[in-house]
Amino acid sequence: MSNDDEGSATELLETYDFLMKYIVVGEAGTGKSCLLHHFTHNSFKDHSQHTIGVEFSSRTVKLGEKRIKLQLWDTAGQERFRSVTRSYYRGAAGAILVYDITNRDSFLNLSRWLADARALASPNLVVVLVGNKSDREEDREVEWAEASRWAAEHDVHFLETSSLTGDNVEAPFLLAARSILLSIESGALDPEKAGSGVSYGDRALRRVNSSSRLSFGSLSVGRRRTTGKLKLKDLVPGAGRRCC
Ligand SMILES: Nc1nc2c(ncn2[C@@H]2O[C@H](COP(=O)(O)OP(=O)(O)OP(=O)(O)O)[C@@H](O)[C@H]2O)c(=O)[nH]1
Ligand SMILES: [Mg+2]
Repeated sequence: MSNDDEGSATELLETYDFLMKYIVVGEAGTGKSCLLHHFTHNSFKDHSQHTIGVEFSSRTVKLGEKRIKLQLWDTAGQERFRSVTRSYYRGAAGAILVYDITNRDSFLNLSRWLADARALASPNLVVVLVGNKSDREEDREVEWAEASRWAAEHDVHFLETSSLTGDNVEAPFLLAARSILLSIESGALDPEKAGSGVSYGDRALRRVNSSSRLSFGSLSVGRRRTTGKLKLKDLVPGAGRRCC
């Protein structure tokens, strides 16, 4: 159960405004499975083994008034699974691109992972670059500034995390969700379009049924623009800290 859902009624677990598909990609051993585990279980995954193919999990999060169910596809980083895992990229709205700050090779290979994701996922794919294992500062091989530059050059968000301590582990997922919501708000992304990686949840649909206007409070779909802006610091814990 997610942190946000603890203590909530069962109905809230089942209802959401949007469903978003995410893929988690990057070299083997960078900590993708541990990052996801911390995000979904709020604890470090002991004795993590290489992922075989793909593993699926989900978590519902809250951004402002919106409930968003994230479908999370954890992919294997090992080369031998590449063709299998690529087939899961299709229709992803968000990609969490992970490297290990103590392993320079995992950083140097990022372009390949990004190119694959951009080629195969949703055309509006939102990418968050994650430098994991920030707890191992003494073994650092990739400086924050260098990764931040790479992120800016490739038009992706960036932050560092530690799946071990839990530092910043929620931020990449919320940052991507926020960015996707803003694309919906601006009209750039249509959840009703096949392959967008996003669809309306039953909570949103129920509101459509009970109202002739498709409205999501601060977010609106269609021509109507929002009045209140979603602020990153309100939505993403730890945002603004080592994040661009
Ligand atoms: N110190 C530290 N170790 C970590 C962290 N995240 C993961 N690890 C360790 O890194 C190793 C690999 O973690 P995984 O999550 O299995 O890596 P992966 O990216 O899923 O690997 P594949 O499934 O093969 O692609 C494990 O030994 C973890 O204990 C972290 O934030 N800090
Ligand atoms: Mg794994």
